[in-house]
Formats: sequence, structure tokens, C-alpha cells
Amino acid sequence: MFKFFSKSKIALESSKISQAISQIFTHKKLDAATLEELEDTLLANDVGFEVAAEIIARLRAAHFEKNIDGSEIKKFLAAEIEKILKPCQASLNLVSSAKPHVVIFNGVNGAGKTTTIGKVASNLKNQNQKILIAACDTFRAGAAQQLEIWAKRVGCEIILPQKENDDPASVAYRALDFAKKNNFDVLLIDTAGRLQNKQHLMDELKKINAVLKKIDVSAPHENLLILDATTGQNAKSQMEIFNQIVGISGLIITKLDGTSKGGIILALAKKFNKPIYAIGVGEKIEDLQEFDAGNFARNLVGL
Ligand SMILES: Nc1nc2c(ncn2[C@@H]2O[C@H](COP(=O)(O)OP(=O)(O)OP(=O)(O)O)[C@@H](O)[C@H]2O)c(=O)[nH]1
Ligand SMILES: [Mg+2]
Repeated sequence: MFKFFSKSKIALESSKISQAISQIFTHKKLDAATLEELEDTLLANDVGFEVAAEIIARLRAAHFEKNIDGSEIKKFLAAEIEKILKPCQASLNLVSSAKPHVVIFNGVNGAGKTTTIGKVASNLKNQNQKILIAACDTFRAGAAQQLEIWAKRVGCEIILPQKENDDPASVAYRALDFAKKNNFDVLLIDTAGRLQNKQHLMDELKKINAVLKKIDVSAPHENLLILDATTGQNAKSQMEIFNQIVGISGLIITKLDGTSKGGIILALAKKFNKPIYAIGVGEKIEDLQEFDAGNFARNLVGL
């Protein structure tokens, strides 16, 4: 099992959602105009049309008294949001029979891939797993060094590029070969950030996947998409295209401690129904939590 140490540190600016909800329901009745205002608030917080409409419909169908107070509405909303998110709550099980368990971290520039690898590696190391990380971001100057610092901090081994602009797939190949021969439990592969609409860069991810299969047909065992929660609606296009290219097995959503509105998680859950394995709640090594739908829903509405 995968264990996380951080306590709840979600600091959603969506307290904006909760503030707005409080304001909406302090002085007003639950009439059509108020419901419309609530729908606008949900939309402004990245929840997306489908989910906003669904929540409003359920609220309408519940036939509350017109003068119900805000806290009752919040409880109802939290329960509805939890229902939407619950199917995506999942544990990342990296301690499996497949050895080494190979995990690729995909995502756009700055999403938090490298940092999340550090957090995950540290977590697994604490569970006495033998961890190898591969620096397959050979594109950005300094990327390998950044990962090397994490490897030192965690105390795990790393496979580095052999030359500047080395082929990422060849680094991945060497890493899996080394991991197999030296009996590693888990191989975590860092990749360069790339915009999902840059076809040649997306093809490079396919190549990494293909090369790993030459050594182990069951690899990679996870293709994770790391999503920055502050990117808003663009997250949907990232999910769609990365999924088409490599088949995303699950998500880790970062930066939920910052200015994120958080509502994007609802839109993603509804549209793609992929496991959400963890959330990033800060820059430090311990700032990773297992995703808990109920806890997240309560945070979102400010309970
Ligand atoms: N507040 C906060 N910052 C985060 C979190 N995760 C990552 N960061 C920060 O986001 C920035 C980018 O993180 P990286 O891990 O370098 O992102 P990356 O996806 O590897 O970036 P590229 O390799 O350039 O594509 C760094 O300053 C991290 O410290 C998080 O959960 N919360
Ligand atoms: Mg990186």
C-alpha cells in the first residue's frame, strides 16, 4: 500500500466557492434566481457546465424549504460532490508483483512531475522499497540535476542522460535494464514537460513506452498524468490528448494548496472517470496526500 504522511493542507481558493455559497444563502431564499447565482459560481470555479447543471438539478429536485439555511445547503452540496468524485478515489499501489513496477510521469511544463517523483520516491523509500528514478527529461537544461537533487534527498539511485539532448527513450531503456538486473522494486520515470498540441513531442512519449516494452511487455505499469490544478479548463484538453497518446492510467493533481479553484477536479471526474491517486499540497517532500473524495468535497464547499 501507498502511505502518505501529510495532514490535510488543501487551501483551496475555492473557499471562494464556499464564501460565495455563504453569501448566496445568507440573505436569500432558495428560489430560481438564487439557484442561477449558484450555478454561475460553480461555473466560475471550473466545475464545468455538465457538473454545474447536474448539481443544480439535484438541488432543485430535493425540494428544500425556500428559507433553508446556508449550512444545510453546504452539507447537501458536499454530499452531491462526493458522489461525483467517489468513483475516482483510488490508491496507487506500487508494491505489486510486477518487478520492477514501472511508472511514467507525464504532463505539461511545470505541472509538478519532478517534484511529485521526489515525493513518491521518498514515500516508497520509507516503505523499504528499492527505488530507481530515470531522468528522461533531456530537453530542459538543468532538469536532470533537479531530479538528482531529489534522488540525493530521498537516498535513491538515479539513471542520468549520457550526453546533452540524449534520447529520452534510450535513458528509459537503460534505466529499466539496470532496474531488472539489480532487482529494483519500482522505477519512476521523469519526462520533459510538453504541450499536448506539440505532436512530435507527444510522439516521443510513445517511443519511451515502446522501448520499455522491448524489455518487459507489461511495462509501463502506470502512465500517470500530473495536472496543475491552477490551469483550469485546459486540464481537460491535457487529459484528452495525453490519454490518446499513451493511455493515462491515473492522475495526480498538484498545487491544491495555492490559488487553485479546485472545481476542475469535478469536471475531470465526470468527463474521464480516471483514478485520482494523490494530490499535491505544497512544495515539500511530505506534501502529498491520498485523494479523499469526501474530504475534498467538504473543503470545496467550506465545511
Ligand atoms: N504549491 C505547490 N507547488 C508545487 C506543487 N508541486 C510542484 N510545485 C512547484 O511547481 C514548480 C514546478 O514543479 P516541477 O516539479 O519542476 O514541475 P515539472 O512538471 O517537473 O516541470 P518541467 O520539468 O519544467 O515540465 C516548482 O516550483 C515546484 O516546487 C504543489 O503541490 N504545490
Ligand atoms: Mg521536471
